[in-house]
Amino acid sequence: MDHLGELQEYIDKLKRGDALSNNATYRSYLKDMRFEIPENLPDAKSLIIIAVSDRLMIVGFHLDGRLHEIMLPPQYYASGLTDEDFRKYISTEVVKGSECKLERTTKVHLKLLAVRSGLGQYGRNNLCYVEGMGSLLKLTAYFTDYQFEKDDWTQMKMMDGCKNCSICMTHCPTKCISKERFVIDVGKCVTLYNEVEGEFPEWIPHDAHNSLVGCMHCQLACPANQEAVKLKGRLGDVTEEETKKILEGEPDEELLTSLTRKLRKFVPAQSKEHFPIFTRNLKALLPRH
Ligand code: B12
Ligand code: SF4
Ligand code: SF4
Repeated sequence: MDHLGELQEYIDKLKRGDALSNNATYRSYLKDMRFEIPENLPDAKSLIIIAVSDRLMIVGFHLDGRLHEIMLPPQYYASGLTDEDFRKYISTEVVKGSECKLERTTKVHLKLLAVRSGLGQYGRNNLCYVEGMGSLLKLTAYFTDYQFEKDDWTQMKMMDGCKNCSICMTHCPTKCISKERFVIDVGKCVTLYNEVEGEFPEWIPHDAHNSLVGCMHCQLACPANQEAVKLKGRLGDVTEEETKKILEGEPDEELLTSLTRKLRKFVPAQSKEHFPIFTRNLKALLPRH
């Protein structure tokens, strides 16, 4: 908790300067995020940050007698880990059986926390890299009233491997990453547009789209990810009939149930409300549509 003020000051400084894009969706994501002690755990003493390695998945879509293999990046399908699993892990592995209160939070900047606490390092693509996982991971944090004896607080670090490398810059289809400023130009990031509803801006080149949602370009090409990328897995194939129904954009309950199971709770496949995201993104990825 001693470092919370320092972290928030750093974010406030970035917000006051011109490093952060003014894109409204991006700003809405950041609006309620603050490094502060939560109201329901006023006696919090520490923040525990956990990285869980997460696999890149491939989904096969059958259409017109052909199989189209499309990436579903880590993060967008259910990993199967529950809040209860994390609590058990913390209890046995982190606080080793001591009684403590835990309050999960998504309202802090998790990469900054992971890097400053010594868990990971920043890549030039602004993602957090953890040894043995690359950047294919999910970060989860809990406030706790447990007092650790010491912390491993470190300076902000960029990976050594980034110093003479600019592969992610070259592979980013919309040129978000530059050597002049470390914070990426989020207003140009494909993910910002394909995670939410709406038409894609015209300046996004058609061939920039590469994943069912999100974008993998700056991570796939990164030398620090070559081992993590090899672990890729496969989710259930989507039949010709299902693919056509997705493209038509009018899902029935049977389709939603089948896709939710095959794509492990991929949010745009779970409800009529979010389905337009699925239809739009798949249309951008299949050659004929
Ligand atoms: C908003 C958000 C987005 C936005 C904006 C992304 C962004 N870079 O800010 C959008 C929708 C575009 C997005 C995209 C993605 N996201 Co996102 N996103 C978030 C969210 C909610 C907040 C991120 C944030 O705080 N941004 C604010 C900026 C200012 O912080 P920052 O990126 O850490 O930037 C720091 C550095 O630039 C550093 N800095 C500044 N100057 C310098 C100079 C030097 C030398 C150094 C070393 C550092 C440094 O200071 C900044 C502040 O900490 C987090 C979840 C959370 N609660 O934290 C997930 C999160 C960051 N996303 C995540 C993921 C996986 C992604 C995608 C890979 C998904 C995908 N496959 O498409 C892409 C990656 C895009 C990219 N290259 O960053 C993961 C990151 C996992 C990881 N390995 O790091 C997170 C942590 C979610 C999670 N629970 O795990 N995301
Ligand atoms: S591609 Fe190169 S510069 Fe980019 S994050 Fe990976 S190692 Fe760093
Ligand atoms: S996620 Fe895609 S668009 Fe965003 S910075 Fe990486 S390569 Fe560029």
